[in-house]
Amino acid sequence: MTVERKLGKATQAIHAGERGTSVTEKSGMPLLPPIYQNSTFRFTTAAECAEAFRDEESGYVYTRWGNPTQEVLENKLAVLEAGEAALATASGMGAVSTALLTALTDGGHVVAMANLYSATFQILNEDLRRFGIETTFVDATDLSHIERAIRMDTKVLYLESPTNPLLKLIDLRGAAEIAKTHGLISMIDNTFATPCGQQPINLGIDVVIHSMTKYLSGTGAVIAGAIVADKAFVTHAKKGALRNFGAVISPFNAWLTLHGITTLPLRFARHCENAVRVAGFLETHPAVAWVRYPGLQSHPQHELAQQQMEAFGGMITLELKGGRTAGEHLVDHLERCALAVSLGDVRTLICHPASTTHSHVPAEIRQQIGITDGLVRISVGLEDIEDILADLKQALETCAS
Ligand code: LCS
Repeated sequence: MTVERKLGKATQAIHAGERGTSVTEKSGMPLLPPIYQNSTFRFTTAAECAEAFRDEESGYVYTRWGNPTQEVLENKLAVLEAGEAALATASGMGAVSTALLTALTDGGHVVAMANLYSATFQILNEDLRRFGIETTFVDATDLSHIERAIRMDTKVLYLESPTNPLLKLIDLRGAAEIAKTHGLISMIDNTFATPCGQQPINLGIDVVIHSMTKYLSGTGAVIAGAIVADKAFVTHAKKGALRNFGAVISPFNAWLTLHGITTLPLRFARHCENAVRVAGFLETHPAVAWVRYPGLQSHPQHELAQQQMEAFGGMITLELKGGRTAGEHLVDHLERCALAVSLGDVRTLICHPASTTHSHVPAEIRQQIGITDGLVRISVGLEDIEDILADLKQALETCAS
């Protein structure tokens, strides 16, 4: 008798979605999923071709409609996020826009977390507004704010947790319940947490979004994104907004990303381990005003982090006592840590959100939500911890407190 046993995440990350496909007539299948770097597929008869157009499950026709390399990646990600199905996209923003275009109709309304990645904020605050879709931004760390913002025409609840860059957390189980009660589609951008940090679908959220540019691909080699949801939503997105608006992932980027994911659990554990050490070091440094990291007891929502997260991630936000000038000194004097936007890379990356990632959010809104001019964001990498700490220490010495 075979015993049914749920596989661990490391096993899932390596094996899920990877059924060997023979690419030749000889025996022996490639151990790594091969890359199908082709735009179109050929058929031997008109009837066979017409059948593939009629029933897409029966064949591949064109890579904007589907491709075996994309599908291996999608199947792997669906398993890791505990979703029914997944859809890979050309970028994280391709995933955000495809998910919103799938869920919304004209004149609808969105309730969204006030602190979001800036391009997501812009889609909701500017692009969709041009089409008559309004968004109310709320501090969703307090669930009553969500409840109060819901209108008769609200269709989507859009969240990030932990948020970029403030690392605020939202009670996902509570938010998902509110969405269900009001018939809304709940969405969360899970880029910062990854499925190793939290699995929002298991907490009741309908749609999970990723920028796979970050932890999932892991090495900073690709731009890629994904949506994970139930089969009906993914099929609707695949046959509609993704295919027609065209934010389709290239087979090569899908292939790089699926190999990246095989080491995600190992990498993420090390990101977390290093981040705890960096956060602890920064918290006691005299030049630092405050540090935000969900794994620190000083994080205002540390208890919620312990309840809903399996691991706290590799992202840290801090404010230096010397404000923006001190922040500039810090990044100018780093030797090992790189001054770069993006995150989730094997390398430690540092950036200044107010002048980079969130510079397109109007200054008064940045102030309102707490993205101050002195705020610095660190994506802790996989280098030896003593080397990261030594670099930060020598650079911090140049910051007048
Ligand atoms: N969602 C989150 C939470 C992000 O941080 C980003 C990019 C995206 C979506 C968009 O993903 P992309 O289209 O770039 O794959 N965040 C960036 C950041 O903080 N620095 O550079 C990019």
